Amino acid sequence: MTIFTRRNFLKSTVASAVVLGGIAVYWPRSGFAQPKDGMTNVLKIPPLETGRNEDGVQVYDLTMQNGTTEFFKGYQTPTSGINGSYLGPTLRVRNGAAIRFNITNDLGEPSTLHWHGMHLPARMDGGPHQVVQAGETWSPEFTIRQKAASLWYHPHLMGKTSEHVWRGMAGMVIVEDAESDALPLPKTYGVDDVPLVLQDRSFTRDGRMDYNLSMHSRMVGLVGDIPFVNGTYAPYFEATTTKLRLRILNGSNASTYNLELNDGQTFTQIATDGGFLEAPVELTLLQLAPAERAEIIVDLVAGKNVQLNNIAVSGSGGGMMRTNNNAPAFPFLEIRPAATLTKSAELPSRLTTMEWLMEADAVKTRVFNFEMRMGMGAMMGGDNSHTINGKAMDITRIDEVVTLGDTEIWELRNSSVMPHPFHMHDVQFQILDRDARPPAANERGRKDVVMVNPDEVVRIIMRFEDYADANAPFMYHCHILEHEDAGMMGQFVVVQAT
Ligand SMILES: [Cu+2]
Repeated sequence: MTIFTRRNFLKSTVASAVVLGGIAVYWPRSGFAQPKDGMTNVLKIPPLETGRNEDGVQVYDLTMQNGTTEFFKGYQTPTSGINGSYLGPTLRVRNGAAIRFNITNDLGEPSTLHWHGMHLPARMDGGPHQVVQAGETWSPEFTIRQKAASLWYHPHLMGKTSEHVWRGMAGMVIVEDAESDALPLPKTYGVDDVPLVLQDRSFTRDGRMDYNLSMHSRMVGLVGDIPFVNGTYAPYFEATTTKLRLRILNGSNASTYNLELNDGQTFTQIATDGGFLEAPVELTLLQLAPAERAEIIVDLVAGKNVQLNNIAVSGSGGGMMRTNNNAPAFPFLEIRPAATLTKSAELPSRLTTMEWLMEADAVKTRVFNFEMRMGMGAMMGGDNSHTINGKAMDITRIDEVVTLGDTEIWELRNSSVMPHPFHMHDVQFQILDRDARPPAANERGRKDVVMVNPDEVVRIIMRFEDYADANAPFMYHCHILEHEDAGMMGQFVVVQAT
C-alpha cells in the first residue's frame, strides 16, 4: 500500500536494530502513519444493542465471527468481530437488571468474551476458564450490580488474547442507572454521546493485518503504525450540539495514548473506568493506558473544527522501552461542529458521591512485583518471560485467596524498565497513592486499570463483595496483551468467611 507517509521516529539504536531485523518480511513498526489526505472518513459508530426482554431477563445475542473489513479503499482486510466483521455493538445495560449474553462462536477456533470492569460471579466472567469452543454457544447470566460506567468486552483466551483482540474483537458496554438518568449530561447515543474505541494496527503490503510477534513486540508489546477510531481510519465526526460527550476506550494491545485537543484547548473529564468522578476535572492532557476508559466533555463552537490528537510526551521508562509509551504525534479524530448548534445543558458541579475505602479498614496488604526477564532466551521464546512475584501465569495454580467481605490493599511494584497497566477482575478499586503521593484528581474514582511506572509503588484498595466461589478464579494481570499472554497474570479466588 502506498497511501501512507511514514517516518522513522526511533531514537534508540537498540530498538532500531531489533526492528531492522524484521524489515525483510514486514514493514518497520517504527512510527505512526500520518494521514496524507487529512481526515476523510465518516466516523463509524458501533450499533447500540439494548437487548430484548425474555421473562424479565434482558437478553443480548452476540456472535463472534470472521469477515473482511475495508479500512482502506480497495483493500479487503480479513478481520474478526462480534455481530460484524470488526469490533462489536455497544451494549447498553442497567444497574439492577438481570441479563443474559448468548455468545455464539463462529470463529472456527476457541475463544472467550470477558466483561472488562464488570462486577459479577467468576463463572460468568468470560476469562480463560470460560472457553467457548468453535460452533458452541455460551450463555452467562447475572444481575448488573454497579454504578453507571463505560466498560468493555474482549476475548481473554490463554495465550491468545493479544491475537484475538488485534483481529478486531472488542466492544463497549454502557451501564446506566438512576444517577446517570438524573444528570443533565449529553446522552443521545451517536449524536452527543459518542463511544471512541482508540486502537492502532499495522498492515502487510497486501492489506492484511500484520500480527507478527517479533522479539521486540514480545518484550514491549505489539504497537501498530495506523491509528483507528471505532475501526475507522482518519475519521471525522459531524457534531450538532455545543457539548459533546466522548466515552474513550484505549482498546490498543500495548500503546499508551496521550490525548489532547489542538491549540491546547481544555476539556472536562467526568468519568473514569468505573464511573463518574465526584466532580468534573478540567484537563488539557489525558493519558490513557491500555484498557483504561475516560468520559470527557468537549465544548464546541459552531463551525470551528477541533482535533483530538495523540501527542508525544516524555514519559517514564528508558532506552528501547520508551518507544511504547512515546508514540509520535498523530490525529485520532476531527470533530466538525455544524454551522448552528443545539445548546447543551451546563455541566453539573457534582456528579456522584464516592464511598471512600479507608486504609484502616484493610485487613491485609498483598504485594505484587512486576518483572521482565531480559535475557536472550526470554527474548527468543517470549513465554514466561514476564512475571508477577517471580511466577508466570499457570492456569492450574491459585495465587491468592481472598475472603468475601474483606477490604484489602494491593501494593503494586514495578521492578522492570517499562510501565505496566495493572488490571484486576471482579472489583472496582481506588488508588491510595503513587510513591506515597495522592493520585491525580482524574484518578480519584472507581478504577479497574492503573498504570504502574518503572520503579513506582502504587497502592490500591478494594472490597470484595457479593460473589464467592472457591473453585472459580478471577484474573489479575498486565493489560499489555503480549505481556499477559507471556505470563504476567495471576489468579485469585474469593471464598466465604469460615
Ligand atoms: Cu506489562
